[in-house]
Amino acid sequence: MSEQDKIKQRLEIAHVLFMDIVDYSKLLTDEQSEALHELNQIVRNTEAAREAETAGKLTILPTGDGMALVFTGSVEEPVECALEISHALRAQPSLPVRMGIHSGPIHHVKDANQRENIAGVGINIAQRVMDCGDAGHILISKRVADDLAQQRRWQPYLHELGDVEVKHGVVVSLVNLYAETIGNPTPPSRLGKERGSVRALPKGARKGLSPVTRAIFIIVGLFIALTFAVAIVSVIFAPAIMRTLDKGRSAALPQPSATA
Ligand SMILES: Nc1nc2c(ncn2[C@@H]2O[C@H](COP(=O)(O)OP(=O)(O)OP(=O)(O)O)[C@@H](O)[C@H]2O)c(=O)[nH]1
Ligand SMILES: [Mg+2]
Repeated sequence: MSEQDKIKQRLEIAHVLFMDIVDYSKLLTDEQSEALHELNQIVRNTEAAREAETAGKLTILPTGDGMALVFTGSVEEPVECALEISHALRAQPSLPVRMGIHSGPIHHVKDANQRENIAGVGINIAQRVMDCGDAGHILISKRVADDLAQQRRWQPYLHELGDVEVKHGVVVSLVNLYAETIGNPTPPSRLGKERGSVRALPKGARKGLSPVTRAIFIIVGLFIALTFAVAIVSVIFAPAIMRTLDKGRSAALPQPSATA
């Protein structure tokens, strides 16, 4: 493997905006072409995509009826891009699109045509996050939300949805990104009921107990078990102990004289 290839194999963190046209396969063939063309135009016209592309920090991967935008600059870039797209889509109600954002490791691979492509957990999870949404949703992973929350500007946009089990039992923590005229404030329909490979988890179900809580439970459990053991031993052996004590006590007492 050449030095160049080794460098390409190194994991890097990317910020991925995944998007998909809702019910695309229900459209007629010419409608499908129009919808894809419109979406491409909207994406290409966003300032966030244009700036990142000019800086060489954006790779666009086509995914049939959508695309993955892989940003290698700031985590805010895919979010700003999603806001611009959401804003533009308001004028296009006939083009329903769901979006998902996640930051994670990616690596460079060659696709089936031996062209440069990108793969990795960063892309997989962004796709799973997106897949939980309906038309208009901009869902983001908790990891991205935590980073955004460091900036006061983003805080009003972030609305936690909780943990969701997606494909292969993977659990993702979702946050719905919306504001008055951006995104979709309605909770995603896939979260309310078990549908397909998406399952909402009750709060706290995933994380279980913290190590400290677990240690406290173990100590309290041992204490209760010890108290029970002492109580049981006392009940069983108390008569025998009392008899032994009585015998010892009477042996120690002075014996009454025969003449008294
Ligand atoms: N070329 C190509 N086509 C894809 C890819 N992924 C999906 N498709 C095609 O895109 C079409 C739409 O797929 P989906 O998004 O799963 O289906 P949909 O009808 O839009 O339904 P929802 O998105 O679930 O609302 C299907 O006909 C797929 O065959 C891809 O990576 N490349
Ligand atoms: Mg689709």
